[in-house]
Amino acid sequence: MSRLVVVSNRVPLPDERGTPPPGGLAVAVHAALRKNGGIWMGWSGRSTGEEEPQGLTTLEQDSISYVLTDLSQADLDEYYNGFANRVLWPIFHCRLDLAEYARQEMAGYFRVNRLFADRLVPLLEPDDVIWVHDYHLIPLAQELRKRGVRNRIGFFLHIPWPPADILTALPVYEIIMRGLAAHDLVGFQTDYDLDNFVGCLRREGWGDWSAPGWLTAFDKEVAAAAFPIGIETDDFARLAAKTDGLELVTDMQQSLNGSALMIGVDRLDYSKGIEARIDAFERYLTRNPDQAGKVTLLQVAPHSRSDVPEYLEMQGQVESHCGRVNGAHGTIDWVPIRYVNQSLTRPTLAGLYRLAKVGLVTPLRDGMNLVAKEYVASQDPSDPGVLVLSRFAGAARELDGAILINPYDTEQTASAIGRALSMPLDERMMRWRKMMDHLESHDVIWWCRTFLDALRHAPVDNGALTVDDTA
Ligand code: ADQ
Repeated sequence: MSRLVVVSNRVPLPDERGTPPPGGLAVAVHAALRKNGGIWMGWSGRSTGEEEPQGLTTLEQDSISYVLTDLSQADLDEYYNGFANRVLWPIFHCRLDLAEYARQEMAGYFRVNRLFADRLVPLLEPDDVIWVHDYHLIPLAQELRKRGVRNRIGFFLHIPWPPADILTALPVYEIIMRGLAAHDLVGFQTDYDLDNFVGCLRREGWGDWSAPGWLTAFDKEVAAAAFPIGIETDDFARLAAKTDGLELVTDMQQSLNGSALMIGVDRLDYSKGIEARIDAFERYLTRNPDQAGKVTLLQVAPHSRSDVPEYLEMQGQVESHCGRVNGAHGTIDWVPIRYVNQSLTRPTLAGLYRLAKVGLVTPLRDGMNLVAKEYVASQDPSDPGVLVLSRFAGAARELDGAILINPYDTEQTASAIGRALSMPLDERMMRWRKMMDHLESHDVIWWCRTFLDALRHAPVDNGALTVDDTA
């Protein structure tokens, strides 16, 4: 069987004993790499400052080579903090108002993709199957093709693909579309993302379906499908079932004084809709004054991308929303919202999910949202909590036992909170069972295997590739 070569912005390195870091994606991809041996390449996490990044660092473990490249500060500012996180991330999450387009940053993005291609080519063997991850590396396959690489290349997008009306606002729209079409297989989180991608091709006359699962785009063939990412379902269920002795969970339970817990867990990111969630909880409290002291929201939100100004700004906004609600509704012995920026271990997260009667997952837009799935997997089968889920999370396409809400509709979310808190046990069990059955059969190992099977069977048409050199 051919080797697997994975390329992603960051590489989750294993510890000395070869155990991958926690996180479904890292565990599943490590398992796939171990099977036939392979390479995982990406940025080392280090900056060389003003200096040009030199060679690669390679770590060998368990038939896997971890190949890491440093980046200069200019690379990081332009490729990572700049074009990837201030242009592609907001546009792909339909936030044109937050996109800060700068030509120099775009140039840096393509430069780093060329650097990755230059460094990867000498490591490749003819039968290797290459799997590229996410929006940081959309042009990589095209750069590899320009360097004569004819291996199978697949791409998986972890974030949403926006509709054509939004994406056309991106000045390098066509180059990004061509970059995606340079792969043999393109995977999205949901059928909505796939439809949006095909809509972009059709709108410009660049391509369309030629057979089920098979597109003609820019005069070449490319396979495309939805591969909804899963979690380590059994692991979460197991961790959540034995949280005895976990201090944080026990302390939390005791400190609730009998009030019902609702939980939100998100990277502090504007796409996650944290402010809208807090507003909806406030509306619920205003409408239901008798519930004062009877329900508490725990919002866990570790800081993320604090080098990007839009993120710093929203961190301040979330704090002020929490302060406002706690000031207006809190009492001496009850704080409605507990807001923490800590990173938690997986056993603690699983324990807190299980303790919570309601999981509030209300992003304004999200590729999938693993927290929604983790919350479901962590529930007590004999007394499960209720998931309140944004219809704009990819997870809403699968988790049909959740109460679906529109996060822009504060009234509706407030009503959903009330409904979730008072839902009878038989309805909770019925809704949870449906979702858990799905998560058990569609876990992250299933996702990884399904994508790689599709990639290994995707007919290769890289000879017909039209290379656009405008980047
Ligand atoms: P993210 O935007 O990072 O991922 P998400 O899918 O919710 O979002 O995953 C977050 C992960 O971080 C979860 O596994 C969660 O448990 C963990 N986490 C969050 N807060 C934590 C904390 N305080 N301590 C410890 N762990 C914490 C991107 C896309 C998503 C897509 C994933 C996977 O934006 O839409 O679901 O990739 O494809």
